[in-house]
Amino acid sequence: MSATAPTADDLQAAILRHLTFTLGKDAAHASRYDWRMALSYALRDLIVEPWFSATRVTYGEDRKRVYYLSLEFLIGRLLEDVSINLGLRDVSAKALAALGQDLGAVIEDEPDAALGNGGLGRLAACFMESMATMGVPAMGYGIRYEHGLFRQRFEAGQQVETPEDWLKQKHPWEFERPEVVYEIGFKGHVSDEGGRRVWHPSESVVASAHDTPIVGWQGRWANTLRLWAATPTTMFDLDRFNAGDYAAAAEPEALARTISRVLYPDDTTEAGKELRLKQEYFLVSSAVQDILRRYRSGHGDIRKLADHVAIQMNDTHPALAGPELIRILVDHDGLAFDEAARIAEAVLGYTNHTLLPEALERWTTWMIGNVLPRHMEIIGALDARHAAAHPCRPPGTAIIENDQVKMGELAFITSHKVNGVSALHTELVKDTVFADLHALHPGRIVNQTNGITPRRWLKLANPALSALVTDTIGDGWEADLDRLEALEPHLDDAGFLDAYGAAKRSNKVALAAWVKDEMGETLDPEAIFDVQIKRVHEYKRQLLNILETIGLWHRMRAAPQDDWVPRVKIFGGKAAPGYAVAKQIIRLINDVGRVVNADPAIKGRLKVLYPANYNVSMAERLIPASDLSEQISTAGKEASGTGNMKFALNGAPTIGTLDGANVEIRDRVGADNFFLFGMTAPEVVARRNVPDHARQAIEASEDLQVVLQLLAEGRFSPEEPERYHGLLDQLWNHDHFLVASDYASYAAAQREVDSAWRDRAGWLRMAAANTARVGFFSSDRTIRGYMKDIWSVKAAL
Ligand code: 26Q
Repeated sequence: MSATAPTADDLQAAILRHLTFTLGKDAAHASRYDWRMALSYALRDLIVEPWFSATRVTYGEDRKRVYYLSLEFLIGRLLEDVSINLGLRDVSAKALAALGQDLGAVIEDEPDAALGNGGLGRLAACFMESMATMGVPAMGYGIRYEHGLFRQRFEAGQQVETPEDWLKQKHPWEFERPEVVYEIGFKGHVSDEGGRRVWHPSESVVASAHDTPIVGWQGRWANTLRLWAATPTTMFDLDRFNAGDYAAAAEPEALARTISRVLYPDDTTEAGKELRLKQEYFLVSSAVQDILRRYRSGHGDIRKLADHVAIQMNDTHPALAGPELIRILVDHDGLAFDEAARIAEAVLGYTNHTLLPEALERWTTWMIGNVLPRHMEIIGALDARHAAAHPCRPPGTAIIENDQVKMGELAFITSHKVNGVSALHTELVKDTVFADLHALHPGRIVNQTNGITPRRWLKLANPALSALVTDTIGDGWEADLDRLEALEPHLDDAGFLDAYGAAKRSNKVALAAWVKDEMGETLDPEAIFDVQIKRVHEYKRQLLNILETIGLWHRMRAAPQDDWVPRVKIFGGKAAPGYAVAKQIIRLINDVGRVVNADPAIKGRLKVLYPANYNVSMAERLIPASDLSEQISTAGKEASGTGNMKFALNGAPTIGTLDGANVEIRDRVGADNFFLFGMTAPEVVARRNVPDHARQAIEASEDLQVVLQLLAEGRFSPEEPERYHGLLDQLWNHDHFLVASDYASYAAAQREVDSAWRDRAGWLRMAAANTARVGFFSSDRTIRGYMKDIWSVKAAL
């Protein structure tokens, strides 16, 4: 990029050229959307050269490639990300300003690409950016959902979902590839032709490719995110059409279009749905066909596939990749089953993201047999092969059990490496879900602690802090985050801490202005901005946070003359549409906010806010303005967390349990710079065995009793006093996530936060120590781990 970097004049000319000739608009009549499109196309043009050259290098040097298969890529916006990675953010601002446009407003005009639910999808997006930054020859494969994750609104405090439609507008970053198409079959039957199995699908759709270049830091390399759209093989069933049955004649088209219509909103009540299985196979089959076509175009011997190809499965969602690869190698290439299985194993890796039993995918053998009859045979054969290799294997290690296909066991058995996403999680994977498979395959399970891209999560999201970091230690930290350690000597420098405080304050003032605009609430920038943003789940314990907030409010009211530390409690996150308890927790938070925010007795010293429709862009706004990061899951339940890393990097110390990557964050930032509370994972297991653990905990805490009493009285829902009786009953009698048992410890940690906050210099030092010590959590480091331990791939840069 450097030698040929365009000036603002060059970029301005390119913007006008696109406005005129790509969009057919006159500058005098161009809307913000038109300007955004024109700038996006102008920047996209600049990615093409590094993109082509990356492909040339990969082919020319015959490099091994990584294929990252994921049902989710939670990208967010691209315009600012691209402009920053190309080093053209300021140039873009200047060029637009000369055209009378404001870059900030144009950036905000872009809808988020919300093709994911949460952590797993965002991790895939961070990995794509890191692989491009490091020059790892890689391709991401996903589905081009017409509708991403639903939009969230609140009606009287309750979540209402509406469809998301990011593709209503043109997506300027993608290149449609109408020539890259594969047929994907479903259903039908399998025949035997002279010992060869032949699958005759009775339904089929066409997968067509849409490529988005993903450019890395400084524009030195770009990889492809290839998303597949489903289109019909035939527009009409001609026989039915000719017979006059026009509605039925359009069925093939209807089937095809539903497959890439909508992202499943991580909802266990939806599990087992045929359409979801079809989506999974649609992705896997198009990806595997594409990978094999590319391999065959340059290589003869399919037995050498693993020397050139690594396929990573993001959770079990693409776990049919093994059976699909084996099917093609056996049924089309004529390989022996055993050899095909060995090739698949050498190529595949599986990342586990959850231990929650309800989140482990299972399909009935009936459904797989119906939708994918040949794959069901192959899965049976894989299970038999594994049983033969391990004659004493415990029954739980089988892929098929009780007429169900366990996708975790399938992914494990078909992969050469299985990884967890934090040190604690990986140990729990070894000790719990896959304990027996781990015993049969020692060394297969490895850890790769998650990471986040510092380009988006510091450079882009927090320009104020980024500038201070660069002023203090120079540049280069963007691609080598360990360099943040050079901030260490400045932690005792009052001038540095003042500047650090000023950067944080400017972010808080900006957030307060946004909140005023969006929600009409006034925030005090001197207050602690205490933030919990993530999907709403019982195990993440937003309930614990709001109960403690109620307790604080009650004590403030009882002693309004006291010198309370002001707090702003911010929540953000969506509940799966069918998850009633999670929705009830959202409603409670909003009800509490309504009462607390209008209470004159506390003089504005406590606010509770829940901005609707939390997404990547909202995270970019909230995290840099946060003082306290809420990471309060029941220990043993959060596989890693990645939000926790973003907060620490941006100078918000954690209040948290010893769960997921919190453990490693605390190890690095130091126990003094982390507000620890709660039971450990083994203590959680033991506590569950105490029959009336919740009752005991409630009886031991007067504070908690008062809070529950306020809820029982309907203090936050006077129009319907019994609204939260169900939630209360659950807390007393079925407190699976141990909210009551951790309450006192959590409340005590919150009081420690208050006293730490009163020591302004001490707090700033703690915040800055968090920034200085979390370089480890760059996704560049995570990718290096995968390259070495799983993929055996080398970077080309
Ligand atoms: C499964 C079947 C049918 C429909 C949807 C799903 C589904 C979809 C998404 C199941 C799970 C997910 C998402 C899981 C997820 O985001 N897990 C998170 O992964 C992060 C990255 O590793 C971790 O940091 C988090 O701890 C983990 O919760």
